[in-house]
Amino acid sequence: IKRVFSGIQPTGVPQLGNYLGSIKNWVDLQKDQSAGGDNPHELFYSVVDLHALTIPRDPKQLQKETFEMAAALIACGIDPNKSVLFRQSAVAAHSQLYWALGCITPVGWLNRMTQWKSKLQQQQQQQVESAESMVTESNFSRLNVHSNAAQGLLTGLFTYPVLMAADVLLYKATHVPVGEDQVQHLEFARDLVAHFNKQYKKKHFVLPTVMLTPSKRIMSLKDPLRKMSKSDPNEQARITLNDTDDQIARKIKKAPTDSISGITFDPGARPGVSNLLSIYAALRDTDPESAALAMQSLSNAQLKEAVAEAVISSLSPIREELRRLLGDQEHIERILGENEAKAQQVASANWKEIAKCIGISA
Ligand code: AQP
Repeated sequence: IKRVFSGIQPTGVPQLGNYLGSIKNWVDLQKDQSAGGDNPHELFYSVVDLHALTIPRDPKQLQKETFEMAAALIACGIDPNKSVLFRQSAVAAHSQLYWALGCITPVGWLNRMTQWKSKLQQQQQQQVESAESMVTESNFSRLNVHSNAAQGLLTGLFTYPVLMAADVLLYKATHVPVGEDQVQHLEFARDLVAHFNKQYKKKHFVLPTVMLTPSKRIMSLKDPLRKMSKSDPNEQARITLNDTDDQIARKIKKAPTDSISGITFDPGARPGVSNLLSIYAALRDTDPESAALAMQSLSNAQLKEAVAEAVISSLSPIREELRRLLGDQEHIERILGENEAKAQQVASANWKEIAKCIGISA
């Protein structure tokens, strides 16, 4: 049996990149499951609100966005009868296992995480910029800036991969569908499994395998060199699941392209056009190269029309379903309650074994 675990942070309305890079793939895994067969997948999908705490949030807003993310996943096709859909914070064992794993994690391993390094660098850069604009003393040292930067970053962000490892290991997940950006964190989880087994002389955990999502990276509609993100301050840079048809068409129409004639897929030389082709291909279940060939004689404007049509026809039923679901909050709460009980059962059985293995009470 393939047991799948994946999560999404409730940091705003899901954007097209989340949908194509992640959610659509989760839904597709349900199709394999309904095909019957001897090997149905067990699917665990979580709205990872504990991870969202790594960036300070308004409590009411976090609660609202967690609920809306669950509704959005159902609107996209996550079927709570085929997948266990739950809020991470509803299962206490995530935090318990996080602590246990944190206690055997060498700091050096976390220091190597590129996501952490890039956040550190970002913060350092901001500190350098603000310090340089203020500096008057001649003995200003970059070392101070470095330590200020490190202080400004929160422990939760540094230990994020430990919580992610706990999420996956708690369900003994064999497969974890993630985007490219998360591959290093999964490698870290695998290293942690070996480390745990060695430390406690027990083969307790299952080694999780990465399932790379086919549509690796959808880029921003304002800057095709950056990935599309829920939290991008520029709303024009992303298409969200609650955008109207008009908003979708307008955002795509304004996306930067280039002045080369004809349509070709070349992310290096033509990032804007290539991003549009990636979006189109992911929605039409083809690959960007074939899509480019089929549309080679179109103008950029015609390509944009075709992309807008593909996005609108896929997202508008989801938007309507989301609107309907948000009008029936009790229904969503009931689904989450039932699914959380299922997640709890699996997680606490595993946590009991782990607690015993490490010598603490469960
Ligand atoms: N642009 C993208 N293209 C392809 N896949 C993407 N994912 C996110 N953006 C793109 C995939 O979505 C899954 C869930 O992501 P997440 O919400 O847990 O975190 P994230 O990657 O940080 O997503 P965002 O939208 O950029 O959120 P914020 O702005 O809050 O940081 C992951 O599998 C991810 O690969």
